[in-house]
Amino acid sequence: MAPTPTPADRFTFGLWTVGWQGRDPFGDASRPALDPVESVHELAARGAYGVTFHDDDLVPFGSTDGDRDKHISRFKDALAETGMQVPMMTTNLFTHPVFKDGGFTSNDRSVRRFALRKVARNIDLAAELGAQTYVFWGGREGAEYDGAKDVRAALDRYREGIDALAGYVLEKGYDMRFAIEPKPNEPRGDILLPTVGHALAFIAELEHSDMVGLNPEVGHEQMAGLNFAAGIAQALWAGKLFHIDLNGQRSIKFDQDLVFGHGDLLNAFFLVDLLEHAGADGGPTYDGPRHFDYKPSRTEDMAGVWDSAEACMSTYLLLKERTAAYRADPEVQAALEASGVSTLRRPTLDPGESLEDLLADRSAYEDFDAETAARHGFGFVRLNQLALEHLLGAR
Ligand code: 3MF
Ligand code: MG
Ligand code: MG
Repeated sequence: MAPTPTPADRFTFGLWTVGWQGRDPFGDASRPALDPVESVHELAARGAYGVTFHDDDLVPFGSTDGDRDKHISRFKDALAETGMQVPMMTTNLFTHPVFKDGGFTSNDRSVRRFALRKVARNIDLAAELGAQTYVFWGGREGAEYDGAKDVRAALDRYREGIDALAGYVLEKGYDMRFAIEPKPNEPRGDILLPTVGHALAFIAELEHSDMVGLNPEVGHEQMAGLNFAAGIAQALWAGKLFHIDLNGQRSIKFDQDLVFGHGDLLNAFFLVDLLEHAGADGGPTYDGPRHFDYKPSRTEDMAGVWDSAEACMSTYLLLKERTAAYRADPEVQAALEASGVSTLRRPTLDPGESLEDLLADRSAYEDFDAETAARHGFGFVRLNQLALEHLLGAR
């Protein structure tokens, strides 16, 4: 039996996820438009904690100020009626053709100025709705042709944009942090800040780098052939895991946005283990929302949309149960011990020991028997099989 989600689990969904109509490069919409107010009610009824959205998900691009106010006010009513929260908001700088060469990094300066204004306006709304994380996914910040974009200048403009907006948040006194979402490609041939690692390096160059972190997405790293759980571990290690986009992806191909766990399930198991238990050893933890950024497959009708939203949450909760059982299993603990996993926490040098001391330690080198040390196995396969057996419910 799949566990039942409650708001205490802090599951959130983008309005654009359940609201996706199934339009793709080869086919028209396969589902009707969904009213954001309905999404709030349907998700609340299923135990979600909140929703997130791009400005244009709630207020269609080009709306008059009067219409904008109406959309916001009925949405606020839905939040009040359901108790749903808005912990994260973001900007659409990719749908309208004006952004075809990017927002912050378009070669057209007037577009860059328009993009900054569009973000600043939505940051004001985010502050009003209590969103503490503001996400930047630069889907159109990139190019198809190497000669078409001066990447160094584009990174200057990207930094200029984030620095200016971070300054704006600080000046306004908003309780808000920024989270950059890396993605290697799609819709552009190549996107700037393609992976967690590139984004971390970029953040280090920012004026207000302390208030800027990451919003990594499962499928985005996997599209680049990278290990998502390992990327999340490095983001945590750097103190930069500000938010997360959970979904499923099967290998290096177009962005599938499958239900969480419907891709690399074993990696999802270790991801949930990390998100839920990273603090067990005193390491940095993630306590933000468990946010789903997936797309209900184009084959589904509206009942299938809500089934897929439930599937995301129950998969997470099942993995949470399975990882807890894995951790509590004495056989797993013994295997972890035998594999030396926990002894990696022990510093390589003794307290107070200098490199000079190490150079003087004959047992570390002159008398070290590399042949003997090379002989023992690490038992990682057995450890992985134990994880698999827990994942499959065989233990
Ligand atoms: C695209 C995405 C985006 C971002 C969103 C900000 C449309 O692959 O993942 O969703 O997540 O723009 O959160
Ligand atoms: Mg995505
Ligand atoms: Mg995303």
